[in-house]
Amino acid sequence: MTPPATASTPTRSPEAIRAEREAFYARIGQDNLAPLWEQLHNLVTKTPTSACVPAHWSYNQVRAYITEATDLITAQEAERRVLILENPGLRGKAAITTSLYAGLQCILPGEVARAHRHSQSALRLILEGDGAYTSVNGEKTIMRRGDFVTTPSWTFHDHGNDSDKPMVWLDGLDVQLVAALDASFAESSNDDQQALQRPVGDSVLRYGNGMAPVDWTPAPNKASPLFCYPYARTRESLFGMQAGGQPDPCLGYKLRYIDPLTGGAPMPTMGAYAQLLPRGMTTLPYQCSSGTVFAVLEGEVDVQVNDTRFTAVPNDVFVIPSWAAHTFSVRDDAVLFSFSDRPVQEALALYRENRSGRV
Ligand code: GTQ
Repeated sequence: MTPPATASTPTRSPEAIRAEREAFYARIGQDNLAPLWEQLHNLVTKTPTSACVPAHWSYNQVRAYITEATDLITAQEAERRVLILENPGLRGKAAITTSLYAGLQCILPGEVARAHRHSQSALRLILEGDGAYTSVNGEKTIMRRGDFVTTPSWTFHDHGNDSDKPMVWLDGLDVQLVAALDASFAESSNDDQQALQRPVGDSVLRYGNGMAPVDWTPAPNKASPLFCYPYARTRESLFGMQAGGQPDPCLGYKLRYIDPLTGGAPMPTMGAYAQLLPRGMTTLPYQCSSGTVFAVLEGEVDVQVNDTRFTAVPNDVFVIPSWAAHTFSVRDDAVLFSFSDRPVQEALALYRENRSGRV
């Protein structure tokens, strides 16, 4: 409380008080101190106030730039030939949301993206091409459009293309999350392509049929031993589910990819999802505290996010920031893939969502 003014403490003008405080802040600033009361309400906000904004990348448009990039640099030279999808509100940070990175990676027939490993977990959603591969931890996975493939933290991975067409996929990594924790480590392999220890498709056979090796226990890296989720199976579930009940009014028919051994997310830092929005559906407004990256696998949707509106068609990518209310209006049966940091927020008891249809 301000002490009452007396003859010895004359009333000071607001300007004088401000100047005195600023002088104090400047003085304590030299000793690496700052007044909380000047910024408390910016730090502890009533709801998320993300610098991340809604954004949409048309595949058609980006695909032309990808072709230019393939003329400019080889996958060998680039190590990973990727165009980063930079959120317009976070330019220069290689971020699509505050916590996540996304990019479009291209590998031409005959090219190799050499083996390395890093603390960052990566996921891929195959958008174009058929038959290129990713090898993870000594096992090769042949990739087709719509397949979801994981590269858990600290697993060696290299990519190659033995097919006769370019292959393009969406990369999602927890780069910003790992950077926020100052926990990034990386190393190259001595070999461009890692030695294979198991036949192609082994993990799907061992872990992808509702079974597991009898003595299996979860691995210390907390990642699913299944690292390829073929789209044919995802699609069968999504479309087949329609016979069993009505879609969720906000989410349609939405499934999450799981580690089949634990029921948790395929990797501890990123959740991945696939949803079918039936033709003609307009979803009710939905918001959640995990900024989410979407890619369209099938159909066409009009997306309304706060005051932003755009139409997304197959292979387009778009991002919905944390707590941004959004709706989808569906023209053709639409299948959306998405990923977010939801498992992190859930593990830390931070995740919130609002499915009431009211925002
Ligand atoms: O494929 O290993 O988009 O290490 C960014 C960093 C892809 C990869 C990216 C990476 C990779």
